[in-house]
Amino acid sequence: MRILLSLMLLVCSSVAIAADYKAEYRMSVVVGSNLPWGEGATRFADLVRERSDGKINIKVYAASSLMAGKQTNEFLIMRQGVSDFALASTINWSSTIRELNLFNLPFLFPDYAAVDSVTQGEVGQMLADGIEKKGVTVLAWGENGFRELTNSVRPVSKPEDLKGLKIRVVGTPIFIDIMQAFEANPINMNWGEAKIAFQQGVVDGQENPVNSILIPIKIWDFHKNITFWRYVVDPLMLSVSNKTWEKFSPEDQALLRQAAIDATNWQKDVVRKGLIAPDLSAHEQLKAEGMTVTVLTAEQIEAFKALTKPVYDKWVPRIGEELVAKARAAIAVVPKAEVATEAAEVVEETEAAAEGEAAAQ
Ligand code: X2X
Repeated sequence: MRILLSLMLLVCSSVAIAADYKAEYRMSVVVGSNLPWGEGATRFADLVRERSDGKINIKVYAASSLMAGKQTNEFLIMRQGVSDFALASTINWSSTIRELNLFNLPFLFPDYAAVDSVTQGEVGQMLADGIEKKGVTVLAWGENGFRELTNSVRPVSKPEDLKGLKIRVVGTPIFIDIMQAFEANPINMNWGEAKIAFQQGVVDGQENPVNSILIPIKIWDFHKNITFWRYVVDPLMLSVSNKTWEKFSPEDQALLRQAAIDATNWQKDVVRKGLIAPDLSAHEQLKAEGMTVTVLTAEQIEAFKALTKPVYDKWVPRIGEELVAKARAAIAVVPKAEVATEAAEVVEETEAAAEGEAAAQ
């Protein structure tokens, strides 16, 4: 009798848990599922399905389809429960969560080690705590990447080269301020319309990460010039709405967290490949596609950075002085191993070696 009773209790409690679970969860992604960013989301959904033996099913809605193309509304749809999960760019949420503009401060992050030091440390935790208070839990940090500049008009190595160029940016206010500081002509546009705009020459240029976006969309079909300047970085947040999160059992929460870490680690490796000296194969690929690749030296970056003082004056107080100071401290402790200048030197060396070889033949 006792055994029967405990059996019945067991059945009832698992039914109760199952009843709280959805047959299918939604996951939002701004870009297409064929891009490494979209693939990161699919990988997370697959890992969760496998590891939960099919109990937790997540369907990925790519290409901003849950917010009718308006990418800056993504945080809103998470809060409203339209989407349960997202692999979201800090840029797209930074108009709602102003602290995330930390990553949009021009030339603050010199290298990937600096990005990791911030996202994986106290600052990342502070940002996640702030987001949690607004209704969303960050499970792990992924990456879109450092955003590099491309255009169809001329190579850009100094601010005067960028002057007057029409540059497509995301509809997040700080990007207008940054491009205006460079005297470029920024134009807000959702990602969904951007490729057509490049094709039709509605804009002269844009800024996006190389492996995550530019290579998959074959940017060389529209723009022949790329400037590596690492002017802002775009981490991704694998996140879940608090309302959905609270309904999972502690075991499933642990499973979801681990799957988020595994999927974003994979995704970060993919988007960083060939962009860190001495492996600059991504640069080589762009050259092979006929692009003029300009890698800014530290001095050239200084010339751009000097112009962004008004951006810092306006945005640091909005982001929070303390948060920015903590981020600066986390960046300062990182050994300067792979700064853009080093990349520039390696490219120059490779070119010199190639020229030497060609001359010898
Ligand atoms: O719109 C962009 O440029 C993109 C795809 O990188 C973001 O969603 C931030």
